[in-house]
Amino acid sequence: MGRLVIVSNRVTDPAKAAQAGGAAVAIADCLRERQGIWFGWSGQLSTDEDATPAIDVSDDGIVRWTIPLTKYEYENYYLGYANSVLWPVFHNRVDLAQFEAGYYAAYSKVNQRFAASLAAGLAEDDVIWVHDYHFIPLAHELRLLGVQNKIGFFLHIPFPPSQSFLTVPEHLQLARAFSAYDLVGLQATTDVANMIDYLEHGANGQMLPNGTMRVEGREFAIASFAVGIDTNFFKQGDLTDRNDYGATITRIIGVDRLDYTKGLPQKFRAFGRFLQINPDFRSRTVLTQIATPTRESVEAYSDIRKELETLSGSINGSYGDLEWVPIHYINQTTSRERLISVYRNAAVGLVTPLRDGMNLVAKEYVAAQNPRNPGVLILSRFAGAAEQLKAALIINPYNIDEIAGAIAVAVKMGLDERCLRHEALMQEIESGTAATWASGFLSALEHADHPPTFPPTGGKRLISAVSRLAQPARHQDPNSVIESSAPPLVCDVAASHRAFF
Ligand code: GDG
Repeated sequence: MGRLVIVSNRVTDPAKAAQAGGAAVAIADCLRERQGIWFGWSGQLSTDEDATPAIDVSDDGIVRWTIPLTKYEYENYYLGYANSVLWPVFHNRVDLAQFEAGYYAAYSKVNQRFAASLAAGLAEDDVIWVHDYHFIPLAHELRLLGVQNKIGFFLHIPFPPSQSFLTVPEHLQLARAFSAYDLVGLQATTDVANMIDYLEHGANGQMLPNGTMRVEGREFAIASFAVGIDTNFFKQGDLTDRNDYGATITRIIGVDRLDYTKGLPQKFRAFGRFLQINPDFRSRTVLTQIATPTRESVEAYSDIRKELETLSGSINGSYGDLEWVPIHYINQTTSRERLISVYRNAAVGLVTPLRDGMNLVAKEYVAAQNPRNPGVLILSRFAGAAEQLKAALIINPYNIDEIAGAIAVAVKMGLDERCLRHEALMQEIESGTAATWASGFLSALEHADHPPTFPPTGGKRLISAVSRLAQPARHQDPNSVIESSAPPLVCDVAASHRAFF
């Protein structure tokens, strides 16, 4: 295998990857494991539209090729198409998508520019691994430039149900773009089912007998590869029992980017409900929520911030007293090392996304626990991690009473049950780490063998695909939050107990 070239929107100092989000954390973990090149945006803005890549080497020995964006590109490609169209739609929040004219053109142009810049530095046997929704068209652009290398794509966020994806005006261009890869990796089996459903019924795709998908005359593989964590990192350090905050306080921890997909208002409300119906836990239970600010210039993000400030103020005002503030709400980034003890000193990890590709925090919380006195993970069924972490208390984040009930079960859970659940969770987490995720994907990419048929055959098939849009989808996504005609999902904590034991 030649050099590994990883492409992602934001290339960062691996030590500061957390600020750029979970995808950067996973990539940095992967690049620490194997030598490679990291190509993408430097995080800087420049007026130079033709900047050549800057090359440097990080303290960990990772070679980085980075280029700046222009202000226009940042506003229309990054904040615009990537984060105000694709992010909300892929998370099933079509109501928040802003389908503005000009966003897609900027997105395409940045992909063309980055492809040209990357192609100039590639060797024949380099393997290219593109990450996330910012760069879906990158392989298509590289193919048009004659690049024949193996190119894989991994989507860190969920793939939505077909009905949601069809709302994107450019969905057919995106379908064609996916087909330019040799392998498309998704987080969970639900995402694979959603993508296949969409491609078959919304983009005239065909599932071939060998299990690959054909779209626009090009064949490619689709599979799920659940992202894992560097478990050894979170297991390190002092394992003494929770004593940081005094034995009298039971701490519940939440660590999330301040994002409307993370179910933060639901989490605050559920904690308030828990205090309301469990007065004996008042004065001795604290929810610590670390909510790292992100994409603050997108309106939906400033809205969620205001909502959380109001909610935490109201709950603290209603239940707090001179000695006790129930919600400890922090809008700052904490160091990765400090996070280990923050997780370890919390009796409950509360993870409530309304939709999430995987959710690394759930895995990090479990890995950081003292196995002799572990805390309890409460996890949304709509996080990709719920496919693996079945020994958590699985909740529906839309059901405030159910989360409040799970908190009550978690804070009262005996040592034997906590140890049993923790052991089962650790088995899952240790069998799928960041390293095994990367090697699993790269090995599948190496074996994906589909003859390149570029340049693509043209627009005819796109037009015939449009005529098929009225056909009903064959499969319904069981996790669909909108457009679902299925009866509401029933999930209660007692059922989760029964399922586990
Ligand atoms: C995307 C997908 C998928 C957060 N605050 C701090 C901090 N973090 C770190 C966490 C964790 C990462 O950021 C967040 O990862 P998540 O997976 O929870 O969420 P996203 O950022 O939305 O990530 C997600 C992921 O990509 C990977 O594929 O799981 O579904 O949305 O590692 O620890 N780290 C530090 N200080 C903080 O304040 N050091």
